[in-house]
Amino acid sequence: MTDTTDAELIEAGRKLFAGDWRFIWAAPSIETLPPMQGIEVAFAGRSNVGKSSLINALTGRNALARTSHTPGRTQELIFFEGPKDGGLRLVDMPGYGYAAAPKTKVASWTSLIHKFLQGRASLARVYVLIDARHGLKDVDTEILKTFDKAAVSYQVVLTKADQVKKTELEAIVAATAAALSKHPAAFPEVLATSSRTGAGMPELRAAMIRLLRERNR
Ligand SMILES: Nc1nc2c(ncn2[C@@H]2O[C@H](COP(=O)(O)OP(=O)(O)OP(=O)(O)O)[C@@H](O)[C@H]2O)c(=O)[nH]1
Ligand SMILES: [Mg+2]
Repeated sequence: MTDTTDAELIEAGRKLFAGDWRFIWAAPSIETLPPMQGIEVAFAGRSNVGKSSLINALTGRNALARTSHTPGRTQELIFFEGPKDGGLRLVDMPGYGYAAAPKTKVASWTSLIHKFLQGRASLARVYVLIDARHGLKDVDTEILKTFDKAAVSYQVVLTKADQVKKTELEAIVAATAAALSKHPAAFPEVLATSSRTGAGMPELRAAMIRLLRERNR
């Protein structure tokens, strides 16, 4: 891709996310999902990795999605919708791998996440968030494997990049990309982001514009 296309995608992304974003729906179960419309992208990842914070940073809103220091904040599938002509929805997902939650609750979240990811035609991509300080853990690799099996297209996004040194970040990006080469449904490029500094947000927004254009072609 040329620099001018990149710049154009970044500008289109900026515009789309500068528009009006709002909460539209919370689904505690697979039976209560909103009717499919437009294109959806979902944010998955371990509890406390920064899914809700990333949605706030993308949309430039402090409290669109609820965040917390305590893991397990998001317990439903939360849908946000952008400008009407944009045709994009963001889905905030409950975190996985939250050890302190009651077992029955973990089982019901896991089942909700899996059913949603496997049966949603409007879902164009899952962004799998990984903490830049820790990299891929076993629980992440397990989730990636289930996405591969279900042929759910996903891309890894590192979060909290502000917490690691530049050289460490480069190393973790390279190690993660190398691990992803074994996963058939993974998008090869790894994005590094920080909701705190805004790093990586223009690139992530541009990636969603590219996705919208591919899907609407
Ligand atoms: N330093 C730093 N902290 C972050 C960043 N993103 C999120 N956090 C912090 O990480 C904690 C968890 O953030 P959330 O956005 O609530 O995480 P989540 O993945 O939605 O968590 P659950 O809904 O519980 O699964 C909060 O204390 C955030 O302030 C970041 O880019 N940098
Ligand atoms: Mg959350």
